[in-house]
Amino acid sequence: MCGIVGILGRHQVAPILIEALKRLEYRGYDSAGIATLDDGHLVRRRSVGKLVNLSDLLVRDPVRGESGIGHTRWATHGRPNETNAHPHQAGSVAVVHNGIIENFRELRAELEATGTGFETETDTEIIAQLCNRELKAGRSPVEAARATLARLRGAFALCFLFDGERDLLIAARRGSPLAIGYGEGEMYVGSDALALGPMTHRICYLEEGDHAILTRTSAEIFDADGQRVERPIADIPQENFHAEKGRFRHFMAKEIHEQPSVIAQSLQRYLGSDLRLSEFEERLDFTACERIVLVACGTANYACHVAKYWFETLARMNVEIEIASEFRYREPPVGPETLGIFVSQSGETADTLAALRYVRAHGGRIVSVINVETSTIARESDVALPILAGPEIGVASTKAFTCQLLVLAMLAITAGRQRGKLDAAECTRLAEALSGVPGLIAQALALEEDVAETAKSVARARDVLFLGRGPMFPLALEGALKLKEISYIHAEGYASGELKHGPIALVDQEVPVVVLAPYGPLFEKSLSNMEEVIARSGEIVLLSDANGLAMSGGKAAHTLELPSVEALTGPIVYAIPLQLLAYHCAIQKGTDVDQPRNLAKSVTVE
Ligand code: HGA
Repeated sequence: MCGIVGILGRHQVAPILIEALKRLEYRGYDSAGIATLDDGHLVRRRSVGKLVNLSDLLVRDPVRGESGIGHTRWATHGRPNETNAHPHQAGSVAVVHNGIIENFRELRAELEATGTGFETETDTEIIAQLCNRELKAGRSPVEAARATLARLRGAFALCFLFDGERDLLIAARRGSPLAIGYGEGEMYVGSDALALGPMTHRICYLEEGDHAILTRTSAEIFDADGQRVERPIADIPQENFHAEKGRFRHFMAKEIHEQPSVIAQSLQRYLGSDLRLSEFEERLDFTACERIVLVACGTANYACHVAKYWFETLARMNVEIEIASEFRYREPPVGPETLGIFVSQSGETADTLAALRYVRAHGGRIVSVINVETSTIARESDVALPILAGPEIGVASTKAFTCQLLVLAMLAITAGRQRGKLDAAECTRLAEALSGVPGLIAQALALEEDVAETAKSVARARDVLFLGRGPMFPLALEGALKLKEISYIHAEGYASGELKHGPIALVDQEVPVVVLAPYGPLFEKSLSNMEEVIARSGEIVLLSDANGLAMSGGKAAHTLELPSVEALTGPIVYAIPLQLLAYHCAIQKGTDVDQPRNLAKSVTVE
């Protein structure tokens, strides 16, 4: 959340800052702004709303300069208006910030007591004001920035630009990610490598507590103790930078349709031609743990709910699922017998990272399932398993969810094998089932026209219920979340059997009920729940296979026929029509699919 960028360049920097911010806009779009050194002097342009408003402003009111900083905001403190937009400036320093300064109230009171006036409602302004006070006291920019950093509590990534200092940027990281990019006689700072992709592939990540003093030709990095350190510079592969919509109207549509290929890519990496999961077997040991704790937020948390079914049935293991923001403060008992599995698309989710550190501090082992291989969560894990989904730009997670499910399924199979609950033949059968998933997803994608038709009716509703049993219950939760996120229709997911314990009171002809019920041992029970809804005039949207639809007796108002699946593949395949349903409802309602209101991706704040 919040994207920051800094450039010490050799060309006019404003358009390059805007290009970089475009690639960071998924992190926030409440406002955007840049500051540059025009003839050596700080100038700012800021605009409320999306980045396009800032680009339009720059056409009307351009700025010059070859050094600059930029920001795209997801507001935490202070309304999304122009005054609160970053960069914040006080005297001869401007700053962009991702994160929260937790002690800003006390610092603000301290400065106000000595006559400093504040312009904004943000926590960020305190950074600029503190730094300016140090500059006015005669400290150099580097000394002033260091003295400022020493006063701040909370999680943040920062970039400072100083009036009159054409060859200096100072960047700092405590809690929020920050990358340094090395160019030819140019130097860059960005919230992620993606932002810097068009400028350079040579990237180094600041570690926790680091700050960096940058000129066009040098980057001096200091650790939390102020010691000069070297951080490795990696050459990030070209494909990690591709973030174009191609022939699609939205990133979300592109990412939904990419699923057969990214799942195939992940299978190719992890599943050998002998159908063995050798890399998992070598790097993991499920015999050494008594208990698994699966920790994540949002959609990734629902992937964990599905995985619980798999670990229980395939490996007969005790599994707890935790919402990271609760787990981190609950002080749950954790010890060396605990294996923590942390799932995060960005690998930077602040709550998940804090939960990981809690488990590490209490002696547990750490496995992470992440999309960004260079992320903090990946770096702080004993074993990091990339899901290989490629950049996910749409704020509503789609391909990362199914790729997380695939990796979690492979983990559950590995656990079953290592713990002697699955024999070799059964493992091969399950691996074969997984290798069929790209084809099954392609079949599910072929339903798009039918889903779009169904969406015309669902999009009229104010409330929608999603029901599922077994591993389809978490899918019901995910289907409801996806619909809420991008179409703003209120939706709830329930275990089908829970309907009669309360939510059925909501059912009438205005409330569509989406039932996820592949044919199987529990199908008849789902049919009964469906009848209960129909008896109360509810409109059923039934997602099932040919057998299930044949048995349903044509009672559903809308049906979507999916390929037949088993318990291991079902949740991955049924995710597709749910994503498409949310997408087409959003299209019907004309909402902003890729950048839904109030949301942003890569949740680096609490
Ligand atoms: N607290 C700052 C930055 C917000 C942020 O990092 N969001 O993810 C603000 O509200 O502007």
